[in-house]
Amino acid sequence: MAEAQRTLVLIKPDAVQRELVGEIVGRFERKGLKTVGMKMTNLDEATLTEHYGHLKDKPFFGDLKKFMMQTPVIAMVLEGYDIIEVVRVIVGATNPRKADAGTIRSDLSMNVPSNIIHASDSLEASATEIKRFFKDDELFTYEMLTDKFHFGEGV
Ligand code: DAT
Ligand code: MG
Repeated sequence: MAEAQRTLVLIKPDAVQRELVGEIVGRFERKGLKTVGMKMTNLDEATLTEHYGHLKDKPFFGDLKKFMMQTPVIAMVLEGYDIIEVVRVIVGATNPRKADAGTIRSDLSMNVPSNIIHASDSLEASATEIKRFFKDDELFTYEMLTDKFHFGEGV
């Protein structure tokens, strides 16, 4: 059977301001993803420069960092099988106007950078990103009654 894996999600300032946090967390809960870390935190410029390092040469880099510092964000670590792919599918494409209907970005947003949510794009990135935003004692391993549904035998 596959090993459960973890991914890092950030609920961005536009979602916090638009009071969409519950809607987003609810979608992950209903899917059957286990929350193993969750907190509200202010992001600083150094953290964002690192986090969005792959975009440092883009003209929108400065505005992206400012946007991410407008309000606190909600940082989450989610656990499940094929977690990177599952969460990226639920989140949808970067441009919300091109994202598949039913995804968080398509259903709830219309623009970048205010596309509601960040999710790690690979297991390698998730390992780095989880460490970036969470200390070891802020992450939890626990059993839920629903584990038999979400982590049972099967594909
Ligand atoms: P994703 O968030 O889907 O992983 P990414 O890593 O390429 O996408 O970019 C990170 C964020 O940067 C993205 O969620 C929104 C912002 N962004 C991307 N392209 C942009 C653009 N052309 N103009 C403004 N912001 C952009
Ligand atoms: Mg990305």
